[in-house]
Amino acid sequence: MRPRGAFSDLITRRRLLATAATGALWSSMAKAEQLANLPLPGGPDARSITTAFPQKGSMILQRTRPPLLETPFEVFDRGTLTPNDQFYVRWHWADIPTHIETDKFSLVVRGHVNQPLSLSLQDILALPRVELVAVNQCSGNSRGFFQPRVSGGQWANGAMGNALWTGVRLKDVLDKAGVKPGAVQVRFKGMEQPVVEDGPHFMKSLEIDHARDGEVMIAYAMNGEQLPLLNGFPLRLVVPGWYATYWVKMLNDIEVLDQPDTNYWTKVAYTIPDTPHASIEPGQTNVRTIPINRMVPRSFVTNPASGNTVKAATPVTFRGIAFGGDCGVEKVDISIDHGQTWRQTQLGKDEGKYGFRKWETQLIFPAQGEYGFQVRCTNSNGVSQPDAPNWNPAGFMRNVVESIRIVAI
Ligand SMILES: Nc1nc2c(c(=O)[nH]1)N[C@H]1C(S)=C(S)[C@@H](COP(=O)(O)O)O[C@H]1N2
Ligand SMILES: [Mo]
Repeated sequence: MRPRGAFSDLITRRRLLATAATGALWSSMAKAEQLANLPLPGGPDARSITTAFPQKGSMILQRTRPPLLETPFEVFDRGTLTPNDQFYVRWHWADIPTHIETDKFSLVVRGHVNQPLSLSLQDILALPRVELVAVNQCSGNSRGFFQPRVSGGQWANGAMGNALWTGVRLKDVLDKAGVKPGAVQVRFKGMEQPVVEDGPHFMKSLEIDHARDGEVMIAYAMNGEQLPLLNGFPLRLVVPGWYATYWVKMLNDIEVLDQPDTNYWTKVAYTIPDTPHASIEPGQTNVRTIPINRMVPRSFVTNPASGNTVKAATPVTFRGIAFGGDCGVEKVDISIDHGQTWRQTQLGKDEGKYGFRKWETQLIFPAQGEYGFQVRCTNSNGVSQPDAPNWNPAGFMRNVVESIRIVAI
């Protein structure tokens, strides 16, 4: 672990960032160098790989303006922490600052508080430092697999990532400002601008008790480095166990509210049916909706890949990652007989309940032929992944038991 204070380079590395970001961001983005095989039901089967975005390596290009970049799935086989240069990217508006004057930057805390604040990065770095490993997952991760298909970013499974986040407690910042009695929510705003007149600025709100739970964090570093620009440099909110829509990037404005937030991004967008698994029948109407909130358990095979060939009657190792959602992983089970029987895998080191957990198992395919290999996570609240996919018109919260195809020869 780095010594305390190592992030003071945040305030001196502005020029480097500015050079990396300016120009490259919007000019040559769609330079497709190769294609990724990423079949979605009904197509497309291939996506462009891009390396044209600042501070990013090979990424699957979903959209250029605003940038939507997906992590190539093989990255998840390399370790539990997702490298910054291949961590997925999602923005709602394209007018994103391409460099930040770090010595002029301030985080404003205002609204229903005793003492409005304007904090410099140095002020933030002076607060007690906290660290946490947590999964950041888009509500629409895996949306491309919804059937019937739904509109929105056509992600496969790479709109998620796991990182070590370093920063300060949101609670400490709110305490410094002194929240007044009667506060109900806290609203967070990012620095980017809407690209259409009267477009709603990106903002999200949390209940006051959630905001002050001591876990919600204002992060200034990711995996021991400053945040990549596209992942929210210089500050972003980290809301462990909750979908990434709440993890506001380029955070520079915090407003304590004495009335529930009615802004578009909290009240209208990012709502889910208030039903089990947020699932409804396609076409179903008059469904009560609520804001999306806690994540649910998921697990994936990272090796071998679907369609791979293995030897029958010989031990084969399978491995992957799982996460519990809003709590830790209790167990990860696998099945090769369409879910009739399940067996438990060995779990890797627990790096924190909100993070990815490795699983691994050895098994023997008794005979030659084609098999479905299924993987299912049960979290420490006793919640398991469902056998059938959920459906809702926004394509949110997919967490069906994953299945890959294996050919034993
Ligand atoms: N300022 C700002 N923060 C934001 C968003 C945004 O559009 N603007 N999108 C949110 C959504 S929906 C997601 S999925 C995550 C993506 O985080 P990442 O780009 O670091 O992976 O950022 C969240 N924070
Ligand atoms: Mo998202």
